[in-house]
Formats: sequence, structure tokens, C-alpha cells
Amino acid sequence: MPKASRPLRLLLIAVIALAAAALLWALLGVLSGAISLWQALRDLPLWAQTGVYTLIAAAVIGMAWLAWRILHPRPRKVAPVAAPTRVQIDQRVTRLNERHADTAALQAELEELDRRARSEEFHVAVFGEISAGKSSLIRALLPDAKAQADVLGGTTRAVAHYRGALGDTALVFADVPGTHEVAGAAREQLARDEALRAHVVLYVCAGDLTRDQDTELRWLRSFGKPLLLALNKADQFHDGERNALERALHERYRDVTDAQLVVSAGGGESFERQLPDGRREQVRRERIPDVAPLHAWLQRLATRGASQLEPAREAAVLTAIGARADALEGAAREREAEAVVTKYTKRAVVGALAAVLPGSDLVIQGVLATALVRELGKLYAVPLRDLDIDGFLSQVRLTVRTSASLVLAIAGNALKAFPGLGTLGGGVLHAIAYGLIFDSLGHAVAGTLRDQRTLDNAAATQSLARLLADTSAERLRRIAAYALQRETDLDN
Ligand SMILES: Nc1nc2c(ncn2[C@@H]2O[C@H](COP(=O)(O)OP(=O)(O)OP(=O)(O)O)[C@@H](O)[C@H]2O)c(=O)[nH]1
Ligand SMILES: [Mg+2]
Repeated sequence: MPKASRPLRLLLIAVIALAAAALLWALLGVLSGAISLWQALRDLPLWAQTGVYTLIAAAVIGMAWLAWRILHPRPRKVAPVAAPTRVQIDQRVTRLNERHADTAALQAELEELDRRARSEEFHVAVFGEISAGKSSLIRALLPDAKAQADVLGGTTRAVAHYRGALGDTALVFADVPGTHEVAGAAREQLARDEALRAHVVLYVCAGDLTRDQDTELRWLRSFGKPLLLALNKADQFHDGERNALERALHERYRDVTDAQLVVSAGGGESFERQLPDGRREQVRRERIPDVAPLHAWLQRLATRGASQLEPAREAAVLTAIGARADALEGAAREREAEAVVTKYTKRAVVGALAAVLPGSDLVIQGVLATALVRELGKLYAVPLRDLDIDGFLSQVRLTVRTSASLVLAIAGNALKAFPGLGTLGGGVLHAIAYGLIFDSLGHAVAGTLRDQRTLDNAAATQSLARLLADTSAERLRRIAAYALQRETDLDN
């Protein structure tokens, strides 16, 4: 570093001296203020002195508390997800039934929700990766329960329930399939559903959590239910390793879980035994489980009683049912949209066959197209005022005109697929072309409304252009069949 020049250093010394003098001056000011305040207070009657001292003490304590709070911010609570109410879910199920959706699974879930609420049993779902020791942990906590344990991963294939008691509370453990098993997606869903149905989730791990496990744990927490994290197989770590892991889990998950506990649920241990004749032999025996801290935590939660934990459990189940209702509604809407598109495609074909045809110019039929877009808009609950149908149809006409020769060529191919069709009136080619246009238009509009909840003209026109060029055999046969059917109907 280059040396500072002498005048500069002198200037720096002067500034420092000035700052020190100012600080000293301020300190003396405060001191003199405090002395004169103290002298003034001495002259006051005792009650007034006590009042002022109490005020000063309160201010000092208040400031100390404020400083402490700023330095030690409260752990951020994960806000529970906003759950739908039971009434909302019941209404949605009724509406789905009216739309002929299969709601049997949703209704079964609601019945199970009510059954558990009535039973007042305390439900604990034991959740975690395959072979983490979930079944062994249940056996250790409820020794009379029978859960299959195996060294091969993926032993618990479906949800099994084990009943017992913790103090005076009737308790049910749900032993769920382990997550992250290869090709175990369906079983993983079973495990997640069961975790939502429980009052408490016990998350079992056998080491540090992977990124997926971390996400899973935070997802479980988002339902606002008590969540315990148990590090199992503690015996497999040296003391130092175990302590470091315990500290790391505590540091990372103290805001996400209610407790982080270290346990050893079982497994085997080997040791060497000396026989009377001096020989030694290897002996293997079941390890005595050490699950005391976990047992104590569960007991503590159980004494709060199932009914106190019921609202969070209900909210979690209703949220899951809400998501399933969303999926069913989506599927019902897709089916209904398909029916609407088919209806208008048939109408377009029939209209083209019956009308005096506009030569080779495939000008789109305005009234029919408007009705199609309106009906799809209603289905996807997009307000009519948000649909610029006229503007959209002008763009559609342009797209259709530029693709006219392509569409007619595709319609010609469809005719070849039905050799008999070609001999029917010359209008059949145009009827199929109209069918193709309406089928493409319907699917383009439905897809855009589904994905964007609005009629994005550019996206819908792009999709239309793509669909107009779709020559899949199944589609051509279907549209040609409408024309064929109508022609035969007209002939008879
Ligand atoms: N060393 C040791 N082994 C354990 C412990 N707990 C369980 N095990 C062993 O880990 C293996 C898996 O145990 P399970 O209880 O079947 O594990 P799980 O999580 O139920 O497995 P899945 O149902 O297949 O997902 C078995 O061989 C157990 O003996 C433990 O605390 N220490
Ligand atoms: Mg198991």
C-alpha cells in the first residue's frame, strides 16, 4: 500500500481528535444531565421519586427486550395451507356427481374422515424412506403389534394399522409403504394420503435427509399438524458422528418439526462369546430398542387428546380431497369439451353437405363458429366479455384461407381411407374439410381456455394452424365417418 503523505496523516489525526472530543463532550453532557436529573429527583416527594424510577426501569427493560428480540428473531412458523371447508367439499362432490364423475373414492375418504373423528382414536402415521426402520419402530413402541420387517427394501406394501394405547389414549399406528422405492409411485401416494389422515406424522430417517426428503418433510409440515422427526439406527453411528448429525438435523428442522429425536428401533447385533472349553463363538441377537424420547413425545401429544388435533387433521384431509376434486373436475370438463367439439364438427359437416357449397373457398361458418367458442367459454367459466370472438374469428379465417389447400389435401386423404366415399356427391370433400376445420378450431380453443383461462387469440390461432395440419389416421377416419354417416342418412 502506498504511504499516505504527511499533510494527509496530520489531517486524519486532526479529524480523529475532533471526533474523540465530540464524543467526550456528548458523554459529559449525558453525565451532567443525569446528575442534575438525580438532584432534581432527590428534592421530589418519595411517591414521585418511585414513579419516575419505575418509568426509567420500564424503559430500560423495554429497550433491552427490544434489542434481544432483534438479535433473536422468532422462528418463522410455516403457515398452514388454507383448507376448503367441509360444506364446500360436499357441494363440490354433489356437483361432480351431477357431471357423472366417479366420486366413489372421494366419498370413501369423507366417510373415513368422519369415522376417525367419531372413534376419537389418536392416529400416528409413520412415514419415511424405504427401510428407514418404520415397521421396526412401531414394533418397539407397541411390542404386541405385528409388523413385518425385512432386510430387503420395500417390505410394507400397503397401509397396515396397529392398535394400542399410550396412557389412557387409544392409539393407532399407520405403517405406510416407504417412499423413494424404484417404481413405487402408487404406494408412495398411499403413504402420503395416510400421512394426511393422521393426527401426528412421525417422519423416520436413517441418516441426513436428501433434498427430496427435505421437500417431503416441509410439505407434510404445511398442513400444520404435529410432525416429529426421528433419526433411527442411531447404533450405526459413532458417538461423534451421531452428535454431529443430531445437531445438523436440529439446526435445519427445528422450525419445521416439533421435535428431532434420535432412536434405535432394533436390528441385530453381533458379539463374541467365550465357551467353557475356551473356544469363542460369534453370537447374533436382536438389539434392545431405545425409543424412550420418542415414546415420551408421543405420550405428551396423546395427552392433548385426539379431539384437539382433529381440526388440523380434517383440514389436511379436506385439502387432499379438494385437490382430487380439482382433478375430477378437470377430467369432466375435458370430456364435456370433447362432446361440444364433436357436436359442432358434426354440425359443420352436415351444414356443408346440405348447403350450396362456396366453391373451393373454405370460408368459415360464422354463426356456428361463434356458438362453438361461446359454449366452450361457458364450460371453462371464461366470461363472455373476455372473449373477443369477432377478432378471433377474423384471424381464424385468415389461417384457414392460407391452409385451405393443405386442408383439402388432408380431406382428400380421408376420402381415400373410405373408398366408397369418393363416389358420393362432390360436396363430401368439402364437408370433411369443414369437419377438419371445426375439429381443429374446437380443440385449439378448448386447449387455450383450459391452459390460460382466457381466449389468447395468438396462442389459439397458432394451435389451430398446428391442428389443421394433423393427419393422424384416427382423426381423419372419425371426421370422414361423420360425413359418411350423414350421406347414408340422406340417401335413405
Ligand atoms: N442397526 C439397526 N437396524 C435397524 C434399526 N431399525 C431397523 N433396522 C433394520 O432395518 C431394516 C429395515 O427395517 P424395517 O422396519 O423393515 O424398515 P421399514 O422402514 O419398515 O421398511 P419398508 O417398509 O420396506 O419401507 C431391518 O433389517 C431392520 O432390522 C436400528 O435401529 N438399527
Ligand atoms: Mg415397513
